[in-house]
Amino acid sequence: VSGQPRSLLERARGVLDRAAGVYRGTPAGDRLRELAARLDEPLRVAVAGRVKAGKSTLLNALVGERLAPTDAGECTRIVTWYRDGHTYQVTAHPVTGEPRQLRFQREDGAIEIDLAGLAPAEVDHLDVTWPSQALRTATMVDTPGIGSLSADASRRSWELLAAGDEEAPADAVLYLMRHLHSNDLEFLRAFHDTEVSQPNPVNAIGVLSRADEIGVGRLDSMASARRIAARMATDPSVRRVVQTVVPVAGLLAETAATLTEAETAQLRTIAALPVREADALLLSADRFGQLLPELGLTSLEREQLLGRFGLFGVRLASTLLRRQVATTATELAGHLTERSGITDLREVLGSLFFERRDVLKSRSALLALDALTRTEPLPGSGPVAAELEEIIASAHPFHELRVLSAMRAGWVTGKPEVLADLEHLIGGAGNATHLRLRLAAGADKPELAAAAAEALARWQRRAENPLTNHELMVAARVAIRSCEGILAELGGHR
Ligand SMILES: Nc1nc2c(ncn2[C@@H]2O[C@H](COP(=O)(O)OP(=O)(O)OP(=O)(O)O)[C@@H](O)[C@H]2O)c(=O)[nH]1
Ligand SMILES: [Mg+2]
Repeated sequence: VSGQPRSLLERARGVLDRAAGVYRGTPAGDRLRELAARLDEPLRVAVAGRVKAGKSTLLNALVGERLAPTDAGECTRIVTWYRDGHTYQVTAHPVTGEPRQLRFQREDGAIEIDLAGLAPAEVDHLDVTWPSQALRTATMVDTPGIGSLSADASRRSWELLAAGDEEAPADAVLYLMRHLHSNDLEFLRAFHDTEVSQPNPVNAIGVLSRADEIGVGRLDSMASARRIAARMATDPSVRRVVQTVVPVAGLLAETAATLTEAETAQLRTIAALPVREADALLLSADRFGQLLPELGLTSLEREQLLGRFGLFGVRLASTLLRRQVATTATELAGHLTERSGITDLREVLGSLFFERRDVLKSRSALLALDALTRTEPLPGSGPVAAELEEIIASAHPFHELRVLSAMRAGWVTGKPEVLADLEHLIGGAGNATHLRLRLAAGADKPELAAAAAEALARWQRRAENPLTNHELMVAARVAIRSCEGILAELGGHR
């Protein structure tokens, strides 16, 4: 009756409501209420990857605080949720028994949690509530490394990422890879396989992590990392599992976000050295630890600088200070942030995850509901299942995601430029209209509308062409709907 078509989120809410009615009074009823509540919460982004890939460091960089423990410590072996809230609070959810609050303290900004006698294997996950603007955009989930020494920790990560029939706890995943390790690919495939029995890159972004180490700390390390990441991102086996690959030096980004005046002063000491002496000093970590005792930095300070910046970071920061590209701590932090690649990652996260958070959240909720109606059917769950199926089959954003996965799997074939056009139009490079139409960020309405109308005509021609193969034909119809949607949103500026 109403003129406005209901949004995907509203439809998801509606069917969850009806399901909650059917399952009222059963354990599934509670889960359904949680699923419905999740639709109003921030997107859940999990950080995954192998042991010591730099997951916790990157999470901290994205949040802008040193929350997650890095390096040693038992807590690195426990799945930990970081979410925005009014108070600072840590709750342990044991495998058996009631959740309990834990004591914690901050050591150099990092949270140190007292497990109160619980062994990591006894803890299903930790829940950290922390007032934070960044966490308002996304709840972040830190995971123990896949392939970690503790089989238990590894299994926890698996369960989280590859949730079988249970609700999928994360809506999107950042997958960190240090090198293209064959195990990485196996892991990714298995993760996606269990999900919808198709490889599905729609909710995963690859990060080439610890990117500064790629060029063994040389000042052009990030440029090498960018080239490698670009090559990885075009590799069909990588495209099958992640949308793109972004190189990031997480440590540099984390340190830049939390840089102190004292550290900047120490770096100035190095910057004041003649170039040649500084170069010789920074040739290796060993040399940096020992040479030039007259420099005025204790060995502990040197060790701490290395731990915070890495050799590349110390080189880069001291060079920026020497050349007076940056003079204050704030300026230095800005440059290091930019060079770390975290700004690019934020942009990619924005366009691929946050701008389509409603779709990703609805997708998680509907997949979970689908699993429930299949595994625990009740009298009365039939109509819910039917409605669910109708939503999944008719929602245009899901069509886009499906075509995107099919393209990434190599099932849609055509000329490269045609496929690139298609991939952009359906939101493969980001959800924003200008990205879909491959225009600059500043493009105005008439410009956008003209490009959308052209794209519409182009894809209508393709859809009508009898020589277009079946898969491309199906994709073309989706692209046409996407163009129509853009034009409708622009309000008929033709
Ligand atoms: N040079 C450099 N070192 C990094 C970077 N990111 C992390 N590290 C270092 O690598 C080590 C492991 O980092 P974490 O962030 O704890 O890695 P993780 O993947 O969370 O490790 P686990 O949870 O134990 O699997 C630490 O010593 C970090 O300082 C980076 O971008 N560059
Ligand atoms: Mg970790």
